[in-house]
Amino acid sequence: MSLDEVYEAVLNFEEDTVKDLVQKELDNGTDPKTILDEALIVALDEVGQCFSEGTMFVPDMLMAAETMKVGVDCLRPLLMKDKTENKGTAVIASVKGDMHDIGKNLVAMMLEGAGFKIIDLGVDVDTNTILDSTREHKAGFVLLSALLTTTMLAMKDTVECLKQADPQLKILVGGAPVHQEFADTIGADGYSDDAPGAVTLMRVLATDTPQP
Ligand code: B12
Repeated sequence: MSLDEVYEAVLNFEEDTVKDLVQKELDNGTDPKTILDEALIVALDEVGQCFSEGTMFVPDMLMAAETMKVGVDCLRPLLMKDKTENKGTAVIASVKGDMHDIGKNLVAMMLEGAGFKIIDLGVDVDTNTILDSTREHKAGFVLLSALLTTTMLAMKDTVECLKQADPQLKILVGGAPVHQEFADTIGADGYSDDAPGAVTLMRVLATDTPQP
């Protein structure tokens, strides 16, 4: 079955073949979201598991991530096809100290597809840069991603500082180690464990929040 082949291609860092395999799967009529969730994301989860067990190392995680990105690029136009009018502006970033960006990029991509204007500040972003960007772009929303238990502390500091500087800002948090209870504790306005959930939350918040 070719979903398995996509999965294996990520695990084996086959950047050159993953594109063709994803295309083959699309040609077979498989939903892009299924390819993302059931082949590309689960493969990275497996890589993370192997890293924990000591059978894969940082360069392996990096190569798998690069391979996954090639696969995601093939899906991008399809995942963004519903793009409509601007529903609000959001600044998105991986917090200070965190270099992981695949999940953040997926969230950004799906929100763009859902009609939000996204200002993506990238990885390892400090609070002042985020705050300056919200002011420059008159953004009503901030989305923060953290993949490390250590950088969850940076997330907490960032949320506190942003809320202090601008209590009107709506802040969403996410990333593998983040959970609802943590989001509530640090005063975030929302949490989701995946990109579609982020879109749902943003739609609700955008309805409740008058845009500047
Ligand atoms: C790929 C990878 C890397 C790549 C990242 C490449 C890149 N461009 O992103 C590289 C090699 C750089 C890397 C480095 C490191 N990594 Co790393 N990495 C991973 C790995 C395998 C996959 C992460 C990933 O992309 N997952 C797929 C995406 C789609 O999932 P996601 O990010 O969780 O995003 C989804 C949701 O969480 C949510 N979401 C994400 N962000 C947001 C934001 C908002 C607002 C919302 C609402 C939702 C949301 O939606 C997304 C889509 O569904 C994970 C293992 C894992 N299973 O998570 C380890 C992992 C995160 N890494 C880990 C570690 C330890 C490291 C290093 C410290 C290793 C080292 N010794 O150097 C460094 C740290 C670098 C740094 N300072 O950040 C650990 C973290 C342990 C911990 N609990 O802290 C993990 C869990 C591996 C493990 N099992 O031990 N890593």
